[in-house]
Amino acid sequence: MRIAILGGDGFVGWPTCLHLSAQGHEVHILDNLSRRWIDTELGVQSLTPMDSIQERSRIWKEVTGETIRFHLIDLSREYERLRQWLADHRPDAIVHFAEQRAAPYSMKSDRHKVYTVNNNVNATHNLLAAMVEAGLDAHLVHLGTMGVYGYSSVGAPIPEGYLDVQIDTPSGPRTQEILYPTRPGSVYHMTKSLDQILFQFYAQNDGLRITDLHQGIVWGTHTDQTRRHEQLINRFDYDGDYGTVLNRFLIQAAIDYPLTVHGTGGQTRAFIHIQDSVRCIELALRDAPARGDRVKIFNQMTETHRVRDLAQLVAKLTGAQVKFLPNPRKEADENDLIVKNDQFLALGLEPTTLAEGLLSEVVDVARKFAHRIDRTRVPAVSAWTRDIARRVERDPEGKALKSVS
Ligand code: USQ
Repeated sequence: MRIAILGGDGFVGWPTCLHLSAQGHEVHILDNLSRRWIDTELGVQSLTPMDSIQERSRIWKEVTGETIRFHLIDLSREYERLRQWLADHRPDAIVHFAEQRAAPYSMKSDRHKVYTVNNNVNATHNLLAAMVEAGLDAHLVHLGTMGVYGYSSVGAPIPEGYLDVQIDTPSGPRTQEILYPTRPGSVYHMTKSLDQILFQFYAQNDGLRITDLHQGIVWGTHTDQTRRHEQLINRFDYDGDYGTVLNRFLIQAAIDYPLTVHGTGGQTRAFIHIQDSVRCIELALRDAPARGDRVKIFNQMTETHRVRDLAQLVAKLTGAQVKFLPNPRKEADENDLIVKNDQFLALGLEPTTLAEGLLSEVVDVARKFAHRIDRTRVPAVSAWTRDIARRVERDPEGKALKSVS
């Protein structure tokens, strides 16, 4: 297939490009390189040294003989160029990663909120409008998030996107299928909730074939392809805005930095290893909905864990200390989470779970590049509200918090 990978320079985008190219697909990356600009804005860098996208692609060609093409396009701002590109290249499938993906970055200031909404919502809508205008019947696979469901401990397993509800009507109760109600916990997660409505409309109105992947927190750094050459290495974020929880704990352990648990660490979240993430995208691409079908939604996760349990697991493995800090986010202190992921299992996904070997591999990568870490950028400082910001400022060390173990 000819596949356009929007946002193919990012953390999940790059290994996905390699994975699909290795399977013989013709891969085109469309990217505005905004993730690299945000590094510059924040004054942080990927823990792993990353080459330019052109250089990475050159190495891939050297290693495999396969070509990955790069097109510098800003989806959110260059609608005409995007439409023309789609009309000229007519991809069979489109994988859409091209959104600002960090919740803390989206909550940093009003400017960051506005940027995240403008970028993410416009990118998605421009894409949908351009697909219709170009008369393209490509299968669109979008990387969404488990965070659209929220973390409210309803008690019932979270279904894959849709919920049957009973509505009282004058002629008696009727059952209707609705999108699972969204309860985003950040401006970033809110944009992915808005994406769902855009998809619903374009599938219903124009017959676009769309799959939305509600992905959990990705951990790990290497995939089979990024291991093939040191210059194919994936980006790896450790800072308080872009680093995600388990990878941050593993990096912190590698540099003897006490593990930064927010609040009681009672937050339960869904997780997936990066290797499974790219495999799920391959599986979703093979299982396209038909024209006129509703949006197909998968829960792209393999296990759930409580944050403090992960900290304890990493501490046991590495001897790291665990520190309970005031939570910069507005989120439930404790929640349960049960998630259905039957569709990917039925398609043949064999989950990679939190095995010691893979956890150690991440610590080893972090140790190798530890000299590139600025320890002052490890704490998460983006607060969700002004009140929380004042509280965190008063007690940055979390002295008021009782240690919970
Ligand atoms: N947390 C800590 N300590 C840390 C970092 C995070 O306790 O040092 C806690 C947070 O307070 C939160 C949980 O860990 O309760 C998860 O935080 P995270 O930064 O790992 O994940 P999140 O902000 O939810 O976002 C990440 C990705 C996002 C993706 C999402 C999937 O950045 O792109 O959509 O995971 S999910 O969480 O399932 O919505």
